[in-house]
Amino acid sequence: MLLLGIAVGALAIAAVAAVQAADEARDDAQAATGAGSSQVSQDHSAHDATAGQSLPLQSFAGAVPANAASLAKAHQATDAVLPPVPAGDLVRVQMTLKDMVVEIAPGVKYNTWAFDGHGAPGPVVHVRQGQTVEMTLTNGGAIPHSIDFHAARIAPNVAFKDVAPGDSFTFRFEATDPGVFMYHCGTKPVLAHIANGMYGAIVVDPATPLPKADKEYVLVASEWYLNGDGIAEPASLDMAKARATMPDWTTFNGYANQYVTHPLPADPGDTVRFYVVAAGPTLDTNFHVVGTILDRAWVDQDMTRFERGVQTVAVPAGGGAVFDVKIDQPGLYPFVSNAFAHVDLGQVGLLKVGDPKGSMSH
Ligand SMILES: [Cu+2]
Repeated sequence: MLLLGIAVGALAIAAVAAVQAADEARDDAQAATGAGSSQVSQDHSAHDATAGQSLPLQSFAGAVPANAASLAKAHQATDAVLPPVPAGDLVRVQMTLKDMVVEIAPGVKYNTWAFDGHGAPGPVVHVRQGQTVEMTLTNGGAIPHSIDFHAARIAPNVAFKDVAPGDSFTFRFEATDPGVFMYHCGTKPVLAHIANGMYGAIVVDPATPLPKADKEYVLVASEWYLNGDGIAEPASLDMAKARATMPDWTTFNGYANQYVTHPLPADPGDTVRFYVVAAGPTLDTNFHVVGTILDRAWVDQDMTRFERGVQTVAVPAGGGAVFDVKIDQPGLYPFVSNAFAHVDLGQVGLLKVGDPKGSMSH
């Protein structure tokens, strides 16, 4: 027993020495490269500025100002309602990319590369199978960007090419495949561009319509990696934390817990349809609605068939799926990524069925 104690003690000393050595190595590396900041460089050629950084990384999870509750109430929640399909064979879509400060949790500000008039995510594009999308991207940002539609069958080097600051670029694709798809900036390093807010959803209705739904909501799941708490001044991307998949906040539609404070409404007996995209950049979303069962699940956005009576469906990063629930009993029904670390970081909302009494403990 005594020998064991000595052995454990020796191991502990070795571990401390290893951590100290790692710290010293990091300090040396930072001194050599000047890479004291973990913020990703705006310069494309220098995106490896965080190389040599070692663990531990600092978390700002849950850090909000004292008046967070009133800020959450005052926050205008992102409209989750699916917009209508425009008429005609050709649907013109215009997006302008813009560097802007966006609130991502109550009192937490972040320097995004996002979408003018929307922030992050970008606008929901809704078309019908067979329509042609004419996409015009205007780059109002400071560095090159691009746009990659997962719904398109098109040569990426042609359509998803980099657009220089100040330029516009237009390309067309036919929406041949129904489903709910991600779109995102595909400029390198893609991890940084998605982590900074350059993503959104496109819904392509099947030519043969899905069963009727009474309410249709679009949820884009994503996570944020912060180099500061974002309270006194906006945070920027911590590329080392993005590489390590150590998010500070996870969200639906860009803002932590926004549909807890501002629930999505439904009437008892409604069929409620969720179009869910996991934008990542890295995390999947394990979609589940507490207090019910997913009546229909179009998994991996395959619109030709649905599964019935499913509890939880994994939506992979870069993927999408469609879910129907029909709830008769009034109440507050949380929708979550059932990977609960992500609920803790803000990827949770409420479906408010009818006018329920009481509150929700989740
Ligand atoms: Cu970009």
